[in-house]
Amino acid sequence: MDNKKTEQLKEYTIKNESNHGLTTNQGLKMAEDEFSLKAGLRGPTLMEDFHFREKMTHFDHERIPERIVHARGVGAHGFFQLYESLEEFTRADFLTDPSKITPVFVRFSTVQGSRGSNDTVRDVRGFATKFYTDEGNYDLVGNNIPVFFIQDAIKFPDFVHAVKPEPNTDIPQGATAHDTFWDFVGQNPETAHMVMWAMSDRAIPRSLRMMEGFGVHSFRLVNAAGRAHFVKFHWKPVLGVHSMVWDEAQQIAGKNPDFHREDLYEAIDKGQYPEWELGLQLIPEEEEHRFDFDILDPTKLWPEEEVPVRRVGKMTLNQNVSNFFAETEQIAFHPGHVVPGIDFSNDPLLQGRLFSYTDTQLSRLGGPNFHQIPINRPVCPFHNNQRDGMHQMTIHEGQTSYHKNGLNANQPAPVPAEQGGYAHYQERVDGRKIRGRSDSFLDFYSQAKLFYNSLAPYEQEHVRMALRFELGKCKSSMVKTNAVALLNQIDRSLAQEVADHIGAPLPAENLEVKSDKKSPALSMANTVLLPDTKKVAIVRVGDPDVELFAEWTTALTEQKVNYTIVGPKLHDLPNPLKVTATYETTDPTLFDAVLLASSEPVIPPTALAFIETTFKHYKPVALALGNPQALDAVRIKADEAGVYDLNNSNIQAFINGVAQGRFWERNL
Ligand code: HDE
Repeated sequence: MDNKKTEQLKEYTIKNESNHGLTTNQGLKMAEDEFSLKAGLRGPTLMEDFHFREKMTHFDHERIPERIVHARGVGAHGFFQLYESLEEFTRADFLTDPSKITPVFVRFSTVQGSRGSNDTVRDVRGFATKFYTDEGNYDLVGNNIPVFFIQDAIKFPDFVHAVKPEPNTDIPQGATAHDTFWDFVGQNPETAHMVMWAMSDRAIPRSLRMMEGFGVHSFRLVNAAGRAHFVKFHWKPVLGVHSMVWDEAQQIAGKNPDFHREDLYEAIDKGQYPEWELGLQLIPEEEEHRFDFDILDPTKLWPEEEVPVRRVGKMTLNQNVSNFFAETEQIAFHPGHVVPGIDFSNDPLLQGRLFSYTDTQLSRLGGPNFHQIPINRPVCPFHNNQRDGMHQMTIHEGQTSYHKNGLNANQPAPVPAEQGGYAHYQERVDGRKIRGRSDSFLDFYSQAKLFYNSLAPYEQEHVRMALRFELGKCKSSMVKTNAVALLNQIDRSLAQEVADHIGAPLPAENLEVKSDKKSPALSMANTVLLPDTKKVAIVRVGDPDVELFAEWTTALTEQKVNYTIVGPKLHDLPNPLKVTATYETTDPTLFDAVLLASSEPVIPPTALAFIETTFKHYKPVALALGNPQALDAVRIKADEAGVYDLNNSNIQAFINGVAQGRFWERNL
């Protein structure tokens, strides 16, 4: 269970032991911790109360600035293991030795909202992985969407100002459905492709465990002989890629704002460890210009049908954090944390990120020694001549702290590349100093169209609905008009429907990209369908048959489906009938499917609402009813897709439905 990193963290961990007396931070045992020192029991508190001052001062400074973006996150420990050596492409030790178990820490995040915002907002999700390799930390700081809104890092502050809550009102929280975001989109058409992704179901994931991850930029892999390939990194979830529907996401935001973080925590806690395969798309250095897009442009993906994803290893998250602040909040990622064999490309967005991440930690973590914070420490030794600074935790002995030195035999000395030292890829660069954009970055719409074309009809409908919602929330008609003009460059009928619903004019001229090219890999309709780790609510009305319950729950458990028995009151009956959640403490939106078991002639409205909501969100519903007429009050019919009558069919059909997840053919 433990790995090199979690072992290392133990050195810094204080167990919650009960036999310690309470002391001040100076180690002084204190006889009293409830009352401040006063002049008389009813008198004023005294300045000399050092215990009060120390305790209060520490408390006053408990918070650090939240991240400017990706403020709300959740993290977990795990490990990565390679399937087969990639020495043909890279000399990175953790990518060439399949016997190696590399510890990782992953932090998932939303982008727009503050630390206290809702988990299920429509937003991009951050997917940042720190590999604690034997050659130093390697950070793959990615998102769950493979492209980005802008092409040049100098626009990032503008983009973030536009997407964040508006500065005059600090509204809205965790949402892109407002004027400044859409104004930015309209004025900066390079956003078109990513906007289509952000309006798709990708931006409302069912679970963090069911999202893809993408490194976004083109990086380089370099092998021992110095040969390079451009590479794009992917994380492919073993459970497949699944999303919510928008109505459900909005309801969950109220019913359980911590839905995603709790889902991750519980899965790991139960031993249902989330897993992703690492995928690589590789393009040899010589083929840089072979494509109809520029591979340096971060608003472009490499269609998987053109450049296949090679699955090279697996990451498993198997340990929750023991202290959120110490681990998840203090972890500091940086795309510039690389190891030998991994190098950068000239993507101008990546180049800017290489500056920003260390810089931001200086104010967030309070100084230049944040690499010494336990969660950030490499598992290999680190030595150099950097000294002092705020929060220095190391006592460096000796007279010399400079290179080159003679007094300490020139230690610590640089390590030649042949012995594992990092040597930059020797790319030839030739050009004029210029502020500008390459012409090869100017096709903003082809891949936006490719993405939309590739979606299943129900996914396309969700994009249209999302745009109607988001732009319908905008107040400025100029903003709405520009946004529709942008959509008119992607898909005329999409622009038409949105224009019609938001009261904006449709441009006279149809400017849509003429292409019916598709990339099936972009549609979530083609993903893996498994029942594993899905959540079923068994709604219990009256006193149903104990044996049947046992049969159902055994079958669910055997197929790794989790279940909760819901009823009007919490029970203390022996399993399997024990009610552990009530209509007040839980909600149908929090489950992937519902099984309603009723022995009663009439089903109470609270239980009916459970199946109605589940049905409305296209999820499977199983019915085991003493009185089938009891359903007359609701619109659910036993012959609808994804509705299972357990009086006539067995539980397996329902479990297959749970694996399928949604029944889009329902006419709602
Ligand atoms: Fe980030 N980004 N970013 N970003 N980003 C940050 O660093 C930045 C970009 C991403 O869980 C900040 O430590 C610039 C793309 C993730 O701790 C900051 C640009 C991608 C996280 C920063 C980008 C990302 C961050 C804020 C444009 C996907 C959360 C706090 C050039 C490939 C990491 C921090 C975590 C966080 C800057 C664009 C992913 C300010 C300047 C593209 C997952 O440094």
